[in-house]
Amino acid sequence: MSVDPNFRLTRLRARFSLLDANGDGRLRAEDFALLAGRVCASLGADPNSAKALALAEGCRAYWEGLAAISDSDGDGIVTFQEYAAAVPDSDHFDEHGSPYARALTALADIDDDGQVEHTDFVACMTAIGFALPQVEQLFATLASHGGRVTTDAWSAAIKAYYVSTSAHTPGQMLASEPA
Ligand SMILES: [Ca+2]
Ligand SMILES: [Ca+2]
Repeated sequence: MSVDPNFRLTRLRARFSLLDANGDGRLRAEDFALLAGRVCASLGADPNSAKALALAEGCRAYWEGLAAISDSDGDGIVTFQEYAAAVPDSDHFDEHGSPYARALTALADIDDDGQVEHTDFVACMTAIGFALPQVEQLFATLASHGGRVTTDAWSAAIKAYYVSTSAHTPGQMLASEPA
């Protein structure tokens, strides 16, 4: 299925601005450290706990994987033009992004039962920069009977958000408006 080029560009801009945690219009290592710190703070997690350190490491690895394919002039900065020219695909996300997604959902799974409570899901996703209506909509879509979301379902939605070009996956629900 072909994708409308304008739709694709809008999606890429939304993703890019979400990753640009300090909002200066460029992606750098510090944006990903900032992201990890914000998520940690939103959940009241100890930044020196094993889960918080795993998230910091996951964010760093995600940035390095992204920079490896996108930073074409090698200056340690990924501009929107560089990002849009080399968008990570599914295999790339599995290798470089899945540690980030797994660490993020594990941190939000406070009691380690594989399920995330509504409060923690919302705190984490709004800390990343997603708008509350989209976060609530995604939670409702992913939630199981007990009113909680499994870390597996959430990880899959995170991947879908960053790699899919379809408008019809739960992860893509987050991209219905620019961040
Ligand atoms: Ca930035
Ligand atoms: Ca660059």
